[in-house]
Amino acid sequence: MSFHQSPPSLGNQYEDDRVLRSYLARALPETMLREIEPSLKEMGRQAAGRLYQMQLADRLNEPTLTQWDAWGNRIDHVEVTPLWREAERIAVEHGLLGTAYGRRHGSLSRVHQCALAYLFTPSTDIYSCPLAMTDGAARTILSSGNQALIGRAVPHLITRNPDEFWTAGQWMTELTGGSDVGLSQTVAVRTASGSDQASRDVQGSCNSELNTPHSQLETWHLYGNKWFASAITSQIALTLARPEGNPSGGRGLALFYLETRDEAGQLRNIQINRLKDKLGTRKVPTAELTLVGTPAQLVKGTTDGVRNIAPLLNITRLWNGISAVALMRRGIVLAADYARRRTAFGVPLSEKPLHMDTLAGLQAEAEGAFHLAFFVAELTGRAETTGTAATIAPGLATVNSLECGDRSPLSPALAPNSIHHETAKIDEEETLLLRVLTPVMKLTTGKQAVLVLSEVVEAFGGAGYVEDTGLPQLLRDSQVLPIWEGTTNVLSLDTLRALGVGGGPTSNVQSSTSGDHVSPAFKAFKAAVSRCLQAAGDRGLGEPERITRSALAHSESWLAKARDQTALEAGARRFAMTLGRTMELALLIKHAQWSQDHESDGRAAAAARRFAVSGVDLLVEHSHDDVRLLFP
Ligand code: MFK
Repeated sequence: MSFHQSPPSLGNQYEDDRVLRSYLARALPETMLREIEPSLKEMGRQAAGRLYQMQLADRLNEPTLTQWDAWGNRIDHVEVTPLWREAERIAVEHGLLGTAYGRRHGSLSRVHQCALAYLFTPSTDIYSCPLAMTDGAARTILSSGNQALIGRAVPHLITRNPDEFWTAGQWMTELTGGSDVGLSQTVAVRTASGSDQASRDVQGSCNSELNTPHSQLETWHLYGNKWFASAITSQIALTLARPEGNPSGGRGLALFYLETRDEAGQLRNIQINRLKDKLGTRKVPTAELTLVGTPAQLVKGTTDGVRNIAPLLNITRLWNGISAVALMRRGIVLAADYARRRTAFGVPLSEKPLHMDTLAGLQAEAEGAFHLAFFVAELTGRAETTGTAATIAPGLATVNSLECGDRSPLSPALAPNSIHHETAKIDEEETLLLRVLTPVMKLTTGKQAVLVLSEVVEAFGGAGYVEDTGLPQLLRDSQVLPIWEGTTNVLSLDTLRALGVGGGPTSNVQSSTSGDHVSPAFKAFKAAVSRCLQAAGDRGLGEPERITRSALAHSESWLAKARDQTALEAGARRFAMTLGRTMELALLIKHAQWSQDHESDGRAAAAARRFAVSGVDLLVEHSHDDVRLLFP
C-alpha cells in the first residue's frame, strides 16, 4: 500500500477559533480579555493536545459497577474511566465552576466560565454532565437561602482544590416520568431531628451566626426509585420526593439535599441497581437507584419542589447549549482539516464547490448557535449578580464569612482581589427575556447539534462511520442534547409558559384571548431582537435583517391568532424554533456589523447571510384534522 491518508488534527482550540475570539473581543472589556486569555489559551492547548490524545486512547473504556465484594458485602462501587478522572482534576484546577462563583469579573465571569467549558467539553466525553449538575446544585442551594446547606456544601462544589471537590447529582426522573416530574412516587418520611449523622454534619458545619431554622435541619428518609441518575459517583444529590400526606403533582413534591455516602464510604441506604446501556454519553455512569430510607434534608420548604429545583434546570440547560456549540465546533474543525488533507477527483475536498458549500452551511448553523448560547450566558451572569440575585448574593457572602475551620477551598474561588467589572445590571425586561430564552436556546441548539454532527460524520464518507476515528461518538453524544434536561417538545411548551401564554407543559396551555395579545415576555423578546438590528447598517446585512423582522412579525401574529389550545400546543415546537432561529440571526447580524467595523472581517456577515436563507421562519399551518389522519 503506497497511499497513506493522514488523519485530521487539532490546533490550539482557543487560538484557532475565530468565532470565540471575535465574540470575546466584542463582549468583554479589553482589560478582562487580556487577563483571562492565558486561561483560555491553556485550555485550548490541553483540549487539542493531551486531553484529546487521552480521549482517543480512552475510547473503549466505560464505567463499571461492582455490586458485591468478594465476601458477599453489597458495595455498589462505580469506577469511572481514566479520562474522566483526569477531566475532573483539570476542571477543578482550571476553575470550571469556581470561575462563575468567584465573580472576579462580576457577571462576565459566567461568560469566562462558559468559554472555558466550551473549550474543555469536546475532549472530555461529557464530563460536562457532572459539572453542569454541580453548577446547578450550587446555584440552587445558594438561591434557597438555606444557610446551613450553603455552608456545608457550596464550598466543596466551587472549590479549585481537587481533594476537596464534590460533584452533585440531579435525581429527578422516575419510571412514571422524565418530563412529567409531578408524577414522582418517591416518598419522604419525617424522622426525629438530629438523629442522623448527615443531620449532625450539617449542623456541625455551621457557626452560630447562621441561625438555621430547626425545621430545615430535620432529617427525613426517602423511599423510592430513581430511574435516570446521571454521574452517580457524586458526593451529594438534589432530589424530589413527596413528604407523606402531601398532595399529588409537582406542588406536593419537596426539594431534598442528600449526601450519598457516610464517613466510612458506604452508600447511605442507596442501592445502585444497574448502569444504563445508552446510545451515547457512555462515559457517564447513569444509574437506576433504589432509595431505601436514604437520609436527606429539606432544601426549602415541604412543597413546591419543582419550582425550587428550577434554578438547577436553568443552569444545566445553559450547559446543554454550551455543550451543543462545543460539539458542533469540534466536528466542523475536524471536517475542515480533513477536507484540506483528503484528495478526491484530482483536488482536495476543500476546493470542491459542493463540499465547501456543505461545510459553509454547517459553519453558519454553528455560529448562530454559538451567539445564542453565549447571549444566554451573559444574561445568566447578570441575573445572578444583580437584582433578582438578591437571594444569591447574601448566600455567597455567607459562604465567604463562614468560620468553617479548615474549609478553605472557597478562598481561591472567591478571591479577595476581585475586580468586579461594573457590568450592566439585569432589569425586569431582561429577566423575562432570560426565562424565555433559556428553553428556546436549549431546544434550538440541541437540534442544531444533531443535524450538524450528522453532516460532519457524512463529510468523512465511510471513515466517519468507523468507530476508531472517534467521529461516530460525536453524533451519538450530541443526540442526548435534545433529550435530557427537557425534550424539545417539553421545552417548546415551557416556552409558551415563559411567555405567559397559559399553563405548563403538563397542563393544557391557554392562549390569552383578551386585549393586548403581546405578553411582557414577548415584548422583551421583540425588544432584544430589535436592539440587535439597530446597529446594522451594512448593505450586505439588509436581506438578513429583513428576514429577521419578517420572522419576528410572523411569530407575533401566529401567537395572536392561535387562540385555541390545540393549535397553540400543536404548533409550539415550530413557534419556539422560529424564536430561536430569529434570535440567532439577530445576534449574528449584530456581531457581523461589529466585526466589519472593528476587525474589517466579513466572515461573520457571510454567516448571517447563509443562516438567513437556511430556514428561519418555520411556522406553517397544519390542519389538526390532517394531523389526526396522519398520526400513525
Ligand atoms: C451537558 C450538560 C447537560 C446536563 C447534564 C444533566 C444530566 C441529566 C440529568 C437529567 O436529565 S435530570 C432530568 C431533567 N428533567 C427535566 O428537565 C424535566 C423536564 N420537564 C420539565 O421541565 C417540566 O416543564 C416540569 C417538570 C418543570 C413541569 O412540571 P410541573 O409540575 O407541571 O411544573 P409547572 O407547574 O410547570 O411549574 C411549577 C413551578 O415551577 C411554576 O412556578 P409557580 O409555582 O410559581 O407557578 C413554574 O413557573 C416553575 N418553573 C418550571 N420550570 C421553570 C420554572 N421556573 C423557572 N425556570 C424554569 N425552567
